[in-house]
Amino acid sequence: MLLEGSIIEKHNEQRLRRHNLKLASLQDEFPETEQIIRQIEAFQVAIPSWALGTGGTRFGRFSGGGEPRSLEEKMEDVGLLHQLNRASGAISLHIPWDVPQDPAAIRKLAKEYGLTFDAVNSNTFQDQPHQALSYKFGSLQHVDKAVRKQAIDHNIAVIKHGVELGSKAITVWLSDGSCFPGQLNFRGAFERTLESLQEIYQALPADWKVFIEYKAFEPNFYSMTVGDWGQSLLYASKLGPKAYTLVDLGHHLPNANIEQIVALLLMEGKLAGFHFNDSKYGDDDLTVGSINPYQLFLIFNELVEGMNARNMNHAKDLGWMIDASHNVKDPLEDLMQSVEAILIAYAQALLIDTAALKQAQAANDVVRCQELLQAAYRTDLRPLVAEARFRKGGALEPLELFRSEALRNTLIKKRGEKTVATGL
Ligand code: AOS
Ligand code: ZN
Ligand code: ZN
Ligand code: ZN
Repeated sequence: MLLEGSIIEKHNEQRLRRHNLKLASLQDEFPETEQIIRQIEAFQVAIPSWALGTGGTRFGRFSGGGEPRSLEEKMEDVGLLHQLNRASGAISLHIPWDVPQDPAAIRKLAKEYGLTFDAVNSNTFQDQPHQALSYKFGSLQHVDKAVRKQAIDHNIAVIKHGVELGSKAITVWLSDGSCFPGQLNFRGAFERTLESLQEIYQALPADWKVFIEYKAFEPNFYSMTVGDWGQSLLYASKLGPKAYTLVDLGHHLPNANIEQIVALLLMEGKLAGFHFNDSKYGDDDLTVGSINPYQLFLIFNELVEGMNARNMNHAKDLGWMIDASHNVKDPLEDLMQSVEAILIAYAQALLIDTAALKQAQAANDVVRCQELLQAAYRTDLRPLVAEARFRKGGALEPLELFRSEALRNTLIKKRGEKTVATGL
């Protein structure tokens, strides 16, 4: 562990009086605070291994120093995050960027950091060195059966790596599609992709799931073979009960009503979970809640309402993952902000007076509906999130502690100034 527990204790002692005052005022106002704190305590958000290094754009990459150079160091980073916020107890790996050389040792390390392995991600959107066939014209959709087979085999290998670590799901994101009209027969591409996915599906262990991630555009700019939630749901429905649709918040056309998509996927029992991030234009992969925190809140409103209606366990029954990475922030600070934004939105959604909302909806009292939602959204619930963290031994203010203890410098000293994380 990079951080001694006593440092967190000291940090908390200095802030406890002020924190308790704010907490008491919320407790005084809302009888449900205790319940909300407990639900936040149970909630964990998986950290993607590729977000621990500074992301690049196609124009450049500005490394921040002390980036993790190996899977072990990525886990060390997530271990540190989790120690600070107690809500990042899972890591999502990407193969081939994170191939575990010694799975038993990796599992042991994860145990030391208190981490579990979330969904594993396959990669058929890049050609790897020494790869026999190219994915230039797609992978699971490819017109050449040999390319499809290579991509299928890769996905099956990824499942095997996941099994060794205790993951329970594979996320398949395909860059497959076309850049120009006429390049692809849509029906043919769909059918070939479905057949390929069926083979991957067959290789899933009994207790595994496959998450089909969709994306509106990029890197293909005319058509994507899994381009929206309808197409993903079509694949997932045809595949069977272990297949689900994964919603990455940045993968929609502008102004899409994501919360409605979420509500319907949940209703159909086909929502896999999320890649959380935020965006203004496209797949911007910005910090969660940095652009449109209200949308995030509205999504959580649908999640809480829909999961309760289906008697689902908020913490366990969906995949909660972050998929953000960019150029200008310290990746660990950025991830702390993202996790915090998710927990705040969740807490606010839990605060909504659902009984009153139902009544107002039934009475077509549109004004009251809006008032009820916004009353929750406009309540500052940060003390509840901090309290949940505190009760689990985390820091009242993780970001502040990260800075006051100069933890990035510790990482730079340990790993070097010019390290580059494996990944994008
Ligand atoms: C790509 O746009 C997707 O969001 C995927 O989830 C992708 O696998 C991930 O960003 C890692 O490359
Ligand atoms: Zn994603
Ligand atoms: Zn994306
Ligand atoms: Zn993204």
